[in-house]
Amino acid sequence: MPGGIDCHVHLCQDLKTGPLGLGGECADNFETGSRSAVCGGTTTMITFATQTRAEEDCSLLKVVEAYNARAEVTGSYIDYAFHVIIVRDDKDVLEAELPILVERWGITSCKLFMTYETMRLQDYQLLDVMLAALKNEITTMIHAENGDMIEWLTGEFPKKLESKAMMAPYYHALSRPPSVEGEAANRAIVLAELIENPILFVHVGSSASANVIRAAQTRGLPVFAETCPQYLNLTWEDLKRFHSPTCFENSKMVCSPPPGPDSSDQAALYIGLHNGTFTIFSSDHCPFKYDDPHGKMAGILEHEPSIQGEPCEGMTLPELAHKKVGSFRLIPNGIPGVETRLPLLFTRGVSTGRISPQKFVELTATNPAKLYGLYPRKGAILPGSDADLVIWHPEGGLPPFKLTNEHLHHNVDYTPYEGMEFDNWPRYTIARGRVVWGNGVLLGKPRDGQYLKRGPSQLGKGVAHFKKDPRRVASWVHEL
Ligand code: DUC
Ligand code: ZN
Ligand code: ZN
Repeated sequence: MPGGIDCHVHLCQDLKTGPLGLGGECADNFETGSRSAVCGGTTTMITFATQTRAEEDCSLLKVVEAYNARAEVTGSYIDYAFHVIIVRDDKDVLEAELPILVERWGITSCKLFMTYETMRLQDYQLLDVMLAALKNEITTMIHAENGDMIEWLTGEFPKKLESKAMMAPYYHALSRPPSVEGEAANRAIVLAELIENPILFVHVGSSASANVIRAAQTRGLPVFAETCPQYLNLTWEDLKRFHSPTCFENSKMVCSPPPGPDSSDQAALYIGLHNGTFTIFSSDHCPFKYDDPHGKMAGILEHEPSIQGEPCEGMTLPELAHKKVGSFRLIPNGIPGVETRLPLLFTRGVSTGRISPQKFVELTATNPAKLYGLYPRKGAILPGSDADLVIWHPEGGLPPFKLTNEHLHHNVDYTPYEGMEFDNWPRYTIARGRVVWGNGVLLGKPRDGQYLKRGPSQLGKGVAHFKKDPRRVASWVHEL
């Protein structure tokens, strides 16, 4: 198969605590993250250069330059490119810098948030940035969750989760029921349609969201979607697994949006993979260590009521985690998965017959390359393409085994998929013609990877007729 392309990976991302960030420290840098990727059959990744609301992050070009310097410190085992996360709508910056991002860096995609106080854009700001992106043929990626609903369900008054002391990790899911995602996805579609902007929903986790996306696609809109392994393999039950008022272990599963309540969402998402609702399948590898004050444990250590009260001095972090629930609000959001992405979908999707091998390639390599302007150099086995390949064991050639974190090559001290059974794993990963992973041995080097400048998306822009409906589309905006 063509080597995997994972277009949703967080590495060396400055997540900053406090008023400017999401909290937590990314456990993987370009070396460790790409090492993990290559051992799981991935040969290209796209990571995020992140603007913050700090004054020095006003310039997107400076954000990208600083981020690139982080990549160059270690180098990468595999080829890589950047998206940019935009958290403000400074008109002068958008106008002056987006064309340079495209021209100089080949960055042709940006991610926008509809939640998180420190990152979210209001509807009018989403429109501003989408329009600027559209003019520059930059694909808009949307994190669709209704931030107000989350805050309302979480906050103090009148008697929501926090004031009822429902703050253990499991309640993260209750603060984000699937309608939170469905509402935001619908709103983003309406906004994008207004100005005829193609959009891509990242990390879709619920049938509520998949359904509105499917309906928009059926109307001919250029709406694309991504789902991720956690939404096919975890549910609220996993967040409840160790649930007790004094257990923090479930923080290992905390990500946003959370996986669905039960396996019915998983079944709906598999149908979406099969019928084309989902264009791509990415990991959303967002690595935080568990036993680390800047990792998941920040959910306890930054929660003052947890570290006051009975004395905690002298306790190790794991001991603390057995005594305290912390607050889900302060748990860094995200889970690792760059190495397990392909083997999980192969084992649970291809081996079981839920999706065909052809669909697997489309979702994990060809469509990602086309969506993000890398095709046919990447995502294909063709004359002239880079010889990036992944070769699997023949059916039955690898005895089924239970995964443990020791199998993996990331810099994280756990995997959410601990104990799951796998019946295949990439036997060889070949990057630009060289075997870099073979029979369980890492053969590549951290500076093998090259930075990739990308072109505009090569996927369709939708059908023409919807443009003419003035009830939904303000075509005249483009004439101003
Ligand atoms: N969004 C992501 O894409 N990754 C982790 C956390 C988040 O909110
Ligand atoms: Zn997100
Ligand atoms: Zn992400």
